[in-house]
Amino acid sequence: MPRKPPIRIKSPSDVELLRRSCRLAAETLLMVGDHLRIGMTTLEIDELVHKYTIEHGALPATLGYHGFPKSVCTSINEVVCHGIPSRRRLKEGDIINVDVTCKLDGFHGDTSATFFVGAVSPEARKLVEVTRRCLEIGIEQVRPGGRIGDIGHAIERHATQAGCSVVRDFVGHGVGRDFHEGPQVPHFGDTDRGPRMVPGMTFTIEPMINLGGWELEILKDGWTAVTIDRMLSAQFEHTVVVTGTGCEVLTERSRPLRHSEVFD
Ligand code: EYL
Ligand code: CO
Repeated sequence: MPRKPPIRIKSPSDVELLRRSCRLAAETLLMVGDHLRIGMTTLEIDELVHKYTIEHGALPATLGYHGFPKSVCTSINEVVCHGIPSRRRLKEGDIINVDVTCKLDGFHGDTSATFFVGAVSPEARKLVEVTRRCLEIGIEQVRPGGRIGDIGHAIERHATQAGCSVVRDFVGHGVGRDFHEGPQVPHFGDTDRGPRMVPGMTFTIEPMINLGGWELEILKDGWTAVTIDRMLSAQFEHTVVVTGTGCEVLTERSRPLRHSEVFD
């Protein structure tokens, strides 16, 4: 990916296509929540996502992206992001982020959530709640005339106040016909920095928040990012469009996510 990919402002008809793709990504995540079980493998999650995406006329955007081998990212506990689905089984107390990106009629939709596998520790629950709130607070900063830096500044303040740290090596990104467009959206940093938000700008906000330090390493598989201190990491992601008055969350869900937004 180029260091500064172009920012492409979307027309109303582009936004309508993005809306459809993002709605499918959101529905895919709801479907994953409905099927999550103690003892299932992350490969089974991959198969569910792959099948659902294809059945709805779309393609999983991660499959083959820079050589990524699977149709979804599944990141358990200390895995920050880009976990590769495998024969590993979910066990009670795990937290798992499932990151869905689909491509429908030429446009991408990108969303993720962290799920609870059965009952989790109080620390895990706190981290997930802080991370969910970080995404909400980031979305609250999106308005025409604001700056991209306002988003990360607000997220970092909330995470830090809660005693958590913000991952610096991965950022949100523009979304459209390309999986990754401009602007880059850091989840930390100074307010009043970065590009000015204008109506029709579309991008993800996807804070990765850690219970320990922010430093990562990449495992020898070349993909899996883990915390250096092996403490827990969580993430939530939405794709948004800047509107005339604020923003529209294109990947908003039609109901709560099972095993994440309702504790059962
Ligand atoms: C592929 C590319 C290194 C994804 C996202 C899969 C993984 C490791 C290079 C962003 C960037 C998903 O879903 C994403 N953001 O929300 N790369 C991604 N890969 C990959
Ligand atoms: Co994503």
